[in-house]
Amino acid sequence: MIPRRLFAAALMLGWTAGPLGTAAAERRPSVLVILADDQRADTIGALGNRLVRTPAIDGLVARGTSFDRCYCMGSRQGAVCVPSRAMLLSGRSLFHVDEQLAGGDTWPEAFARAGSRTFLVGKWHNGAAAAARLFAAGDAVFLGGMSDQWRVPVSSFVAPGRPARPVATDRHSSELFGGAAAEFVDTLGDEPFFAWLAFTAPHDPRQAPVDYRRRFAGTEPPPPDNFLPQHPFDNGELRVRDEKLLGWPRSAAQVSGELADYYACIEALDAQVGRVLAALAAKGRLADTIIVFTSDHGLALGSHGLLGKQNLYEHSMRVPAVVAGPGVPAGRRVDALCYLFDLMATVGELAGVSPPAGTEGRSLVPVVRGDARAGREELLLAYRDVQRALVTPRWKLIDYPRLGRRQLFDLDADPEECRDLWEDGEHAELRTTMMDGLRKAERAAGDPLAVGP
Ligand SMILES: [Ca+2]
Repeated sequence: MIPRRLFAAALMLGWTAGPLGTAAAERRPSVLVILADDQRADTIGALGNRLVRTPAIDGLVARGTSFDRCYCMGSRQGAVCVPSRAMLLSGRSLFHVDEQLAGGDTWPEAFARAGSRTFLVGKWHNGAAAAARLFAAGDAVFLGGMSDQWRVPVSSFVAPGRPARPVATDRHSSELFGGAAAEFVDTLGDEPFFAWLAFTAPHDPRQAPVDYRRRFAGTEPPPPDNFLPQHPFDNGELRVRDEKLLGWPRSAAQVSGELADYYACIEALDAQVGRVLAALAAKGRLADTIIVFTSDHGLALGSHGLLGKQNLYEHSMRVPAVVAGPGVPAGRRVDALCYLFDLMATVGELAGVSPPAGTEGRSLVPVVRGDARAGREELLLAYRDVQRALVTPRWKLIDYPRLGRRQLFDLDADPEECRDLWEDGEHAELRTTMMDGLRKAERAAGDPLAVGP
């Protein structure tokens, strides 16, 4: 018999052994997807960032498996958020995804068919009609914008037959969405659920609650190691909205200020993650819930002289990707190559839910179970028709087809992508192999650049 207080503490820590674990094993695991907006992979304390404090996400890292090389596949438009979310929800790859999710099958619908109660709160960005369809069987849906984190233009609508609930609009978006998710958890009984919690942080405007921002006053983080005042050449998208947030050239002090705002937003978001996890623990549902923490893509924020996500460097395409819960080893980091949308195939398999029709996501359960070779052999990354990249475990080629310009990076030796080896005579054979691989990957993905519109 475990003393009551100790048992409660064990629940808070997510230990699943004991009476609850036995009961939980008989239920279909539930899923909570926590999606940050524009959060770089290198912004988690437990994964090596010493400047940002993320105790709640660190707890997930300790309880789960972290995918260190998980990438957004890219975008055919400046708003990378849009296709990234559509790929995640449908499991379809970039050149096959319907960005408005107007038709086709999706993960929330697959979970609903399997008997899970579904719930959505936060940033959507794929058309309100799709939200209503994907979560038709679910609970209240609150959609928030991001033009001002303190004045979230909440358009709340509710599945047919359910009463509308008023939503306050004077709270910070992260608090509003975290609170709504915690309220949803409070209504849970024993039923399996699929919950989608999508913050609009740390996307700009990077308006952190003042207490969080104050912590960085006078101790602004230094600019990243690959900081540059401006990008060394025109990458085909230097004047997009994200890049206009600062003038050119950017100073180290400007970037430090942006980073302080960004980290403060992440710390405030982390507090809301902790709030939702505490609500799950209080309900006794932490043990049977698979929790995913990730982001729709990364951000440049001073790296390579860029600010936005409209480029194919590691900082902009890699995402934090942590999966914790039943069936997932604790405290592991894996470097298998994977796409962000592979995470959904993974939690689907862990939860025993058949994937939606047409999914191209590859389950990473073999990786989770210890087969490090079970990731993808290579990844194709794309941005509009101006950038393409091929990523292998060691090498990365970025192609700027409009410019006839290419970059080659050795990610083992140079993870910050500071030393372009394209002109290096030693790598003639590798250049050919990588270019052939890129063209082949483009054709396989149905890229209009390779196969025509
Ligand atoms: Ca985003």
